[in-house]
Amino acid sequence: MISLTRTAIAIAALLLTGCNSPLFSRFSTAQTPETVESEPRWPPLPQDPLIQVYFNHNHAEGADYTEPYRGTTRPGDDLEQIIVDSIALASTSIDLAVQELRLPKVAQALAERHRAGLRVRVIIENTYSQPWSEFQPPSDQDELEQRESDRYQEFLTLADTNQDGQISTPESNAQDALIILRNARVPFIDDTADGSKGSGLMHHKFVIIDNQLILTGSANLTLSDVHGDFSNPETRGNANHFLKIASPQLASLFAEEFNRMWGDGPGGQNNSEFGLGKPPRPPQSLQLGPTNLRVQFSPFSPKQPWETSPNGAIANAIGQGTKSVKLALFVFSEQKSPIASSRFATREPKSKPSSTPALPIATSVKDWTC
Ligand SMILES: [Ca+2]
Ligand SMILES: [Ca+2]
Repeated sequence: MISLTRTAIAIAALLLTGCNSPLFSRFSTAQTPETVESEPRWPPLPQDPLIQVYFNHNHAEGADYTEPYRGTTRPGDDLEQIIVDSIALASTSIDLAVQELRLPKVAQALAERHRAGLRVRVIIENTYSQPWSEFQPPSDQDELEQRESDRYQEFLTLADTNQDGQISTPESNAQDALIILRNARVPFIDDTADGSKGSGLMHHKFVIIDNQLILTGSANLTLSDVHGDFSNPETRGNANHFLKIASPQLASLFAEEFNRMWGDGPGGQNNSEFGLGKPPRPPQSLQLGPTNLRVQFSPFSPKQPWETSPNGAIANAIGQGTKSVKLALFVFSEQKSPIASSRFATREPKSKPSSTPALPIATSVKDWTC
């Protein structure tokens, strides 16, 4: 969890002009052609030199790209290409921790850098650590299994490039992300590496490049989270974002979390830490230009004081808002937050007269338009 101490929405507001950071100049992303869609467009917000934000549903003018798999040109930032470009420019190391990795181009970029001699390490959640090519659709499916079967059918539609109803070895080698990593012998673990059956909590989505650059956000590295369903050309994927932050100091904090999970990786020692097996990690602050960042990683044991948890830190940041708070969430179930308990909506800012109206609050998921 990353929160700015001003307000959560300050992340979007702090996007300033240009990519003039020496770090970012190494990781710049090519932009894309005209759109075929006709929704209203608006001028893009300027980007911050050190903290850049991208939305796959970005409707700003000029934010268009042509999807690599379906060939559709659509509004949005190409989150996959942004990650691929950053990986391709790495010169020493890449650490990737993500719940699910199914995007072939990301896997190919990791494989290429590993073959070039860089240190590449990958952590995935155990539920998603099996290559689709080895997936066996169960005969008696419950609802969850049906969903997985539907996703498997998506993979078949993508990977069966000669449309003969079979996934050949060359097709698997080209389109199955985890097979691509395996073929390249990229070091890889999942959250059973701690000797457990898996935490079910390895929900990270971050990449550390050269211990200098962090890519992190809400998207799993799947077609449906980044581009849209392969078999349904009208879809544009779940609304997601990714941040690209140039900061060796921030990278060191993410590396500490990564190394805690990695242990000795696929080596013989049983020294990985996942889920509640991790010790309490308090939030840490760092200054990045004019922006104060606070970083904290979950999960967090319920035996610890809630106020010291990531959700407590978010609530604290919300409570410091003086003008407005805007939330764009997939789900909001934390009953202890100031908004959930309605305390924030009725609170008067301490420094304002008692006639000051309550802070405006937007919490509807439908408000999420990027
Ligand atoms: Ca085939
Ligand atoms: Ca190990």
